[in-house]
Amino acid sequence: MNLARGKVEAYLLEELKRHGKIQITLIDPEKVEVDTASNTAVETESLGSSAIMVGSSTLTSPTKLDEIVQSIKKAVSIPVILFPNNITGISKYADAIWFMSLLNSSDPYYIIGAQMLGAPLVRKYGIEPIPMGYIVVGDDSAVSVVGQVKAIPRNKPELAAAYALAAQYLGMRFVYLEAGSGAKEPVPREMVNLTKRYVDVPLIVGGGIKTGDQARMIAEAGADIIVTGTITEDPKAKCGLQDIIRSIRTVGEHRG
Ligand code: 1GP
Repeated sequence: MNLARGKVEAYLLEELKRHGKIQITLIDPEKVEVDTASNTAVETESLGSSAIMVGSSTLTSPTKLDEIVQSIKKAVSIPVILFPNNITGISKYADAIWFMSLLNSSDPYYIIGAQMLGAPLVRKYGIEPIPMGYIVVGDDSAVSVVGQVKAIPRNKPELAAAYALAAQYLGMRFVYLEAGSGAKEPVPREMVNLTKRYVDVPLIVGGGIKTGDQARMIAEAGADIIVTGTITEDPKAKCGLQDIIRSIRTVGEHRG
């Protein structure tokens, strides 16, 4: 039995060691066409993204998901990690999958049901599973509706930190604080900060990060990995992403 960390997880930890903080680009297969997806991946790789995540909150055709993952794989050398919202978010062409549980869902399907159905497929396809606890903040996003979330109020950082700590105690090796794709505001600084003080595993933060200043604030508060998606859907947003990655790297280089 091999319970060791896989190649992609080891690579992410190595990237964190090297840069202190890293950025990952999320591509939503529902919002882009195959060509756009691979062009975005190439562009963001050249700007310094450490990996590409592929996933969405609602339904993507499995055929389109496969095509997008394949085209990104052909175009870049950084890993492609699935970010599934359901069993339909699994593609055999990806390098790895965030094997995630939506911890603050009120529906057991999103906590363990989909995972039970998807696990044999992940095994069959040989996709590397990376265990992650997923926590949704605020109630105005697609993921909070689809995932039947009991949203964490933005002024209750202690609840996010407690979920994160429970995830770590359950053996999850990453924790993700999610404000929702396209959120008006990112996860509050105090929530990132308190969560980081509670857990030792790498802390991922995403949702609503559109500027270098926001990315710097989230990185300084303690995020290890920052995920951005929406900003790359705007063809004129190259400078924005450049700023975001530069800000994250600067904080990473000056970490204590
Ligand atoms: C969503 O956290 C990610 O799951 C990215 O959010 O699209 O707002 O960058 P944005």
